[in-house]
Amino acid sequence: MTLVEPGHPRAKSLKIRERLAEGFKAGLVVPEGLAAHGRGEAFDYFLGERTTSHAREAIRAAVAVLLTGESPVISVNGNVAALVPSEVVRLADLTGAKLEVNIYHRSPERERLIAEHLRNHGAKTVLGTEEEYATKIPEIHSDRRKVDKRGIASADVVLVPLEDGDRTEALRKLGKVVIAIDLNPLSRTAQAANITIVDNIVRALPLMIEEAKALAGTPREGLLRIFRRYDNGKILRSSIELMRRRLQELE
Ligand code: PTJ
Repeated sequence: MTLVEPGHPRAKSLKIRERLAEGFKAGLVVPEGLAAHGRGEAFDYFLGERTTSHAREAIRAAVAVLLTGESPVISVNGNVAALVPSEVVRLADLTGAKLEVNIYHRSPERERLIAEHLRNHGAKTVLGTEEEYATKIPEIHSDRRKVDKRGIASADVVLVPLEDGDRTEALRKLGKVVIAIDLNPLSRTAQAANITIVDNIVRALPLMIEEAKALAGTPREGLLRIFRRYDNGKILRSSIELMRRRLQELE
């Protein structure tokens, strides 16, 4: 393994890549996950590799919704497991959300490895790996249609980090509130979600944990008010506008 020099100008970004590469070698991440990360990096560059005020607003609304959910679920794929395993476990603990492994490039072995990785990082229960609880959402046209009856199938709020495709639209049609974390504000998932956090997951998750602590004890009505006042269209437009402006400045 080549070690990233701490003084390297791109050290932070290279460290994140390293985590993903390790996840790939451990069998958590698929090769396509490396490509997906590269796309994310490009958008992060446009954003200035920092959490914007728009992302902070989305984070607050997302945590408020997770806290009001009766059966919230955090969906975990290979990239998420490799990049932020402790953080997803902590966020699930603080919000009462369940963790479910749900992957696009499906293999029972990788599902098992991801679940085990989450348990090694403190998760008590991880859904999505036991055949007896498996069911299908026919509206989803990929392997992601296989979900857990105790998890995504019966959830009212679902956090779907790092994915693109038809799942968000399908989950919304089923009446669920969907939260996305996606550096690409133009992706289908970003556009279809109720709340889109346009930020790198490695920055967003620690902030969500802080927000969950800050909002703990807030009356339900107060949390619902945060969600009602939130406007995802405005947040997406502002994120795109910010990228456009930065590109112009960089010219
Ligand atoms: O583990 P699996 O089989 O479920 O596969 C996971 C991937 C990521 C390969 C799968 O979900 C996929 O193909 O995703 P897409 O369609 O490439 O979409 C991933 C989205 O996440 C893209 O819009 C990227 O810009 C975005 N993204 C990538 N890395 C990050 C990110 N967003 C936030 N933080 C990141 N670190």
